[in-house]
Amino acid sequence: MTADTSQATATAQPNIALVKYWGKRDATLNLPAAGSLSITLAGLHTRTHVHFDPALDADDVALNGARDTAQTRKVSAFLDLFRARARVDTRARVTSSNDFPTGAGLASSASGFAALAVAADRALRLGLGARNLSRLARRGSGSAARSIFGGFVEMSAGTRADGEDAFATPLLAADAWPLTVVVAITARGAKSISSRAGMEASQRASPFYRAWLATVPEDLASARAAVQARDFEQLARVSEASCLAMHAVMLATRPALLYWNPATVACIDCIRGLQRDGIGVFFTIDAGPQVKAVCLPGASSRVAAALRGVGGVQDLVTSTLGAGARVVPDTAA
Ligand code: 2P0
Repeated sequence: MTADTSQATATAQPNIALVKYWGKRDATLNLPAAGSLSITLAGLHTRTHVHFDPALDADDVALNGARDTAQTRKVSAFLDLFRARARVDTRARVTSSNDFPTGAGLASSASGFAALAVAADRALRLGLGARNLSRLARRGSGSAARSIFGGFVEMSAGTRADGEDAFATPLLAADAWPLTVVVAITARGAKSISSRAGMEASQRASPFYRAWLATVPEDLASARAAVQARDFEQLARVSEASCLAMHAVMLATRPALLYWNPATVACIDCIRGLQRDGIGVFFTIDAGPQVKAVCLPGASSRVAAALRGVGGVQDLVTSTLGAGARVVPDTAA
């Protein structure tokens, strides 16, 4: 291995869960307590360059141009998983940037760790393959396991203590059912409670947590069948139910986790109105105040126009479904 060649650039996109992940069965290996099902977006990107450089004494990590001790520690621990597989101790320079707001409920950790896994694998010439990269991306962030793949993706919780059966698999390609997502941005800036801290709190102190877990297998089966049959009505029903059940768990947590603001509720109301008018759209909301409207092909311009008129909506981001994490030429970094 030489310093000149031990580098690579990768790009990955965030994903949005339709059947939600909220809670872990093992915090050390970051194993989810239940499976989840997601769609990978096309229009929002993380781009990550990794250079394993023998001249470095420590990892140097710049995320969106800023260096942060806690983030560097997390990225270093993640890169250690790759260094162990490559049997090297070389430190790395990591530069990563998002073309969308970080930490605002748009799953920047998902695309971030998926891109980092793919770049580290290529830089160290490990050739691990997508399933192994999904397992490894999971160690950085549970949702990152899903961004390794494009289109419709299912994450398995697995049952093994070593987590080898906890990885994502692709269900359906992006172009096989070209849905569009309109994200209504209702607040800027990072959320006050991270997903990780929030799910830990819910697991410890929400009386609804066990009931929530019991809903997931049936919701997953229903969503998987809906995707396979391209049944939008069924996917809408199960996705909204899974989202609201997760938020019920959050709200029942003591002290309560309330990620919504008034504009979040106004967007739900707007989407319900569109549904009454026969428009193919449903909502989902993650651990933040943004509302993601999932639209049938052809419905997104009407949905965007309606959401733009909702008080408190600051911006809209529209995206089709996209590909999984992949290596891109270094020169474009
Ligand atoms: C999801 N979320 O399924 C759910 C819905 C947020 C709400 O996955 O602790 O950042 O790093 O595994 O992946 C966000 O959680 O959590 C998330 P960790 P992650 O998309």
